[in-house]
Parts: sequence; structure tokens; C-alpha cells
Amino acid sequence: MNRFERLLTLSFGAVASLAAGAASASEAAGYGGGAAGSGGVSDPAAGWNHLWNEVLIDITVIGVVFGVAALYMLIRYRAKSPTAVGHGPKLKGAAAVAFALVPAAIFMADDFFLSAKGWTLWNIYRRVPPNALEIKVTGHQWYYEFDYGNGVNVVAMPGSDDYLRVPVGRPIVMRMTADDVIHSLSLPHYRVKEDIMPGRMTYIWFLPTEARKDVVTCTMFCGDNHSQMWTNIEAMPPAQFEAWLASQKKQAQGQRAVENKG
Ligand SMILES: [Cu+2]
Repeated sequence: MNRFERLLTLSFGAVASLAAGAASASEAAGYGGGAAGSGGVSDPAAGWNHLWNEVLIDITVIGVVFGVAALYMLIRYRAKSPTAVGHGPKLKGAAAVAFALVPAAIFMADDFFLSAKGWTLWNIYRRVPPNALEIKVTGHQWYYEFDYGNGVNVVAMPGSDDYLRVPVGRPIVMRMTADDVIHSLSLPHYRVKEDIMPGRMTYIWFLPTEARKDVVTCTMFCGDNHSQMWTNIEAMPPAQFEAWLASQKKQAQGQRAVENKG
């Protein structure tokens, strides 16, 4: 084995062991993970964050190792005079095949590993947990309407105090449709987004794990005021949420009574 062969063997060995290390580290870190009080439901947002970090680590490790090897060879085997003619080492048949297949196998193994994780996560993301709280969503030009059932209907104009409220610790499923054009509901903090279309029902689910307030946006260009199609989402402690829901119900009942009299 000459120097060139030794160097290649060394760099591929390094990539393989680093990739294996990253894989076992991510296995140890667990995947998805349940949230406190959620009845062991996996949190898709934690899974997406986890996968995102994994992809970043993988491409960094592979990029750095191959970059350093390429840089070394670029300097080591550079032309020393303008008329110099390079001559590569002659590889035997088996070595030539190995040099082509080993790096390919390393990349493929890494790709399959990430794909398998992505597929697992996709299945979590598409399967709504049975105890989810259902909220019906209608997209309008240019606001959202959230229907909790029992007459509680929140018309969420941008910047108003009427916005999406959900309890902490329980999966929430949004069943969505639009009454005019195609919109797309996005909850950036919860890492979910789905198109909303007239004549069709789509859904997303997510799991609020802590009390906090975030933004809800429309991520499909839906007309002049598309950029104004936003509202807030507040994840509240369950008792506080129930109190809010009860007050909304009371208000809705009062309104209906007035309408019936009139
Ligand atoms: Cu929209």
C-alpha cells in the first residue's frame, strides 16, 4: 500500500466510524419522546428538531472529512512545474472496485439511516392520537376561523384578542377547509404546516408541551392581503383553557338567546 492508498483508506475509515458514532449517539438520545402529561404521545416537533440536528451533524462530519482529504491531496499532488505530467498509482482490480463502492456504501448507509428516521417521524406526524382535541379551521381571505364545537367559534382577525387557544399537554388536531382560495396553515413553533383547500378536508396535529404564545401564519400566497393573514396561538394550562372555553360558550349561548328573541 502506498501513501495515497493509505490516506484514502484512513479518510474513509474515519467517515465510517464518525457516521456510526453519530448514529449510536442519536439512538441513545431517543426519538420523538413523550411529553409530561401527554399520556406517552410522541411529540412530532421534538422529532423534527432532532432529525434536523442529525442531518446538520451528518453533512458537517462528512463534508469536513472529505474537504480535508481533498485539500491535502490538492497540495500533496500539485504540479510542481508548468510542464509536469501527473501519473496516478495503478490500482489492482479489487482495490479499484473497493475505492468506488466503499464511499458509495458509506453515503448510502447514511442516507438510508436518515430516510428510515424520516419515515418513522412521518408516520407519527400523520397518525392523530385518539385523545386529541378537535378544532375545525376555515380559511378565509384573509383570516382564520376556529370552531371548537358547542357554538364556540373564534373569528381570528389579525392582531385581535380573538385567537387560537389550546390546552397544554393534550394533542390538538385541526380539521381544515377553506371557503374561497387555497391557504396554508402554519404553526412554526410546532413545526407543522398544511394546505387548506375549498371542497377538501386536510388535517394536522401537534402537541403543546408548555404554556406559551406564538404566531399562526398563512404560508400560501392567497391574494392582496396574504401577508396580513396571521393570528396567535396560546397554549394555556388546562384549567385556564377550560375556563376560557366555558366563558366563550356562555357568550355564544347569550348571543343565540338574543337572536332567537329578535
Ligand atoms: Cu391565506
